[in-house]
Amino acid sequence: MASLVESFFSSETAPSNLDVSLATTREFIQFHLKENRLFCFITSGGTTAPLEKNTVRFVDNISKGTRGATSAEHFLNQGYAVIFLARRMSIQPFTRHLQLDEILDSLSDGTIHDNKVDFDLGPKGKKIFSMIEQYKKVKEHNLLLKVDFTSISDYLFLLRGISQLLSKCEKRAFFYLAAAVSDFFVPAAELSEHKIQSRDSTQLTLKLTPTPKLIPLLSKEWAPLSLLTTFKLETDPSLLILKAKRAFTDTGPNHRVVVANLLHETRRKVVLVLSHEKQHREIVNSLESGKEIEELIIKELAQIHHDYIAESN
Ligand code: PAZ
Repeated sequence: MASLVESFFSSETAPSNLDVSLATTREFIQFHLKENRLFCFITSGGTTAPLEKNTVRFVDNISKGTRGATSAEHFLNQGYAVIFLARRMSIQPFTRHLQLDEILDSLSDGTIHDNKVDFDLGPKGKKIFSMIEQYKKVKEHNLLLKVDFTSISDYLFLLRGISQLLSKCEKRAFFYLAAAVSDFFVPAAELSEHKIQSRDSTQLTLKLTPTPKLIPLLSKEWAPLSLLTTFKLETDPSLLILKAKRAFTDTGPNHRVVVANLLHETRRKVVLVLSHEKQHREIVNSLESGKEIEELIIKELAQIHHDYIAESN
C-alpha cells in the first residue's frame, strides 16, 4: 500500500500552490501553537478527476462544500484554529450566508443619498450581523486559514503536506475529512495532452485507475497522534454502517470516528460510528430546531477530542 502511495506522488504533478500553501500553513501552526490553541483541519468539497492535462473535461461528484463550510464556523465557535482545505469555488464559511441576489434586491429597495444606500436586509439581517461579528473576531485573531484545491492530485499533495505539518501539534490537532474524494482517476501518464476530440471516435471509453488509499498512512505515519474523523457517504442504507466500520481497517488507534451519512439525508441525519464503542450515536436534526446539524455534530466531536487529549499517553 505504501509503495502505491509513493508511486502516486512520484508520478503525479504537485499543485502550483503547494509550496506557498505549506509555508503559510507552517506559519499559522507556529502562531497558534504559541497561543496554545487546538487545531481543526477540515477538508471540504469534491475533488475532480481530470480527463485531459489541459483540462476541459473532468469527472466530478455531488459535494458542494456545505458540510465543511458550516462545520468550520462551528469549530471556530468552539475556539479552534481552523485550516480549511476546500475545493476552489465551493461553499465557504461566512460568505455562505450572503446570497448576492438577496443583497442586490435589498440594495435596490433602499434609499440612495450622498453615495450611500440605506437598506434593510429583512428578517435575515439579525443573523447576518451576528455572523459578521463572529467573522470580525476570526479575522482579528487570525483563526481561519483557507487553502484550495481542484483535482484529486492537488488534494492529495496538500493533504499529505498539511498533515505532516500538523503532526507537531500531536493530540491538539483534530482532523475532519469531509471532502468527497474521487475513488478513481486517470494517472498523469495516461492523460490526453489536449482536449479530447469528438471527431476521433464515435464512443469515448474511459479507463480509470483506483485512487490509492491514503488514510492508513495519514493515520499511522503522517500524523499518528492527531485525532482523525473521516466521512462515509452511501446511497444504499444496508451498506452504510458496514462501510463505515470497514473504514477503520488498516488505520491506527487515532482514527476514532467515521461520520456516516446517506445521500438524501445529509442535512437531517448522520451516524457517528466510533472505533472504541459498540453503540453508534445517531444525530438527528429536526427542521423545527432552527439549528444546523453541524452544530450538533461538532459539539459531540469536540467532546470526543477533549476526552482524547485527557487520556494518558
Ligand atoms: O459538501 P456537501 O455538504 O454537499 O456534502 C457533504 C458530504 C456528503 C460530501 C460529506 O458529508 C461526506 O459524506 N463526505 C465523504 C464522502 C465519501 O464517502 O467520500
